[in-house]
Amino acid sequence: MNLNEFKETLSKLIGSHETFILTTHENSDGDGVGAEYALYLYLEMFGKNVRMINNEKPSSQCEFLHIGSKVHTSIETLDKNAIIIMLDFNEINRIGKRLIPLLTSGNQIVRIDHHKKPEPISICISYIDDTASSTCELVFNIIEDDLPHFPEDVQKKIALALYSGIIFDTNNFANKNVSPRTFEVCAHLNAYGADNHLAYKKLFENRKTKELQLLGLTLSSIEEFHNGKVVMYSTTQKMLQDSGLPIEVTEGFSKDVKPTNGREVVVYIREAGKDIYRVSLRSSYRNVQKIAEYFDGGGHVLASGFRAKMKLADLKSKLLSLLK
Ligand SMILES: [Mn+2]
Repeated sequence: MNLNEFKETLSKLIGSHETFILTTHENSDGDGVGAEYALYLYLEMFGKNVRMINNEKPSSQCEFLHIGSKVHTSIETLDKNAIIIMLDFNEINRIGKRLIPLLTSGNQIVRIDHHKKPEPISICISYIDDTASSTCELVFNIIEDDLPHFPEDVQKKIALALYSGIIFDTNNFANKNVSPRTFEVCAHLNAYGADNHLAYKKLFENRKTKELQLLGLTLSSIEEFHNGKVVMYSTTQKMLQDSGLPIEVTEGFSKDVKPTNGREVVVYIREAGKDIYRVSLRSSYRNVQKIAEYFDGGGHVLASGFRAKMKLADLKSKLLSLLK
């Protein structure tokens, strides 16, 4: 659906329905959570009954948006007339196992996303633009015309949420997914009061000393393969236990080694439990999405991830043969 058709359909749904449930992918990130909170505030302005339900509470990185207490982590009751809005993901499984019934219950689904290859979903209207920097940029397109009519404090909260999501997904405007429209949207958000410095500090400069120590241990594990074209590094359960930190703090560690200076593919492996690994793949030009898909994961062409339940040695050797 194009933007205008989508806006028209959404506004009809808002006119005819009272309850809206917002959700994003598991291991929610700044973009998913920012988009969720902006739409939450938007729908509240229409007097709607709105709930956010995610697989888990937002990470500590997003604490500055003050939405932790508003995010539920279980479905409880599901009104069959509730509209379910899925943000920043395009396939049902990505919501996390426990919450799948939310998307298969027969309720009307609304999908807003910027990832490639959307899964066909029944009873679903979609606004998908894989050229957009982020889901937050798309949410701004949807609500842009209404925003001037909202009270200033609401404008400001929405602006900060959307701006945060955009800088999260663009790595503060450094990624290739930035377009003139991204800057245009951010100019508006800044004018609405989004504090760019605050959002940057909270999202990118928020590490505690213990986290830096864990990062140091993680980085010291870097190994080179295939003549240095592939590098791998990992955070083990032992490192986590010694640091006393939860695995969530390592969420951003995959961005600390860049695919540059001859490194074609960067593989970051996190040990989540016995023989259970979360793997993040990044490249500057090779299609790592294909490799993630081989392990039933997904993401973007140049940045993807998957989970694997196998011995670490087997995981590494499979990856290295796929990355030949
Ligand atoms: Mn996103």
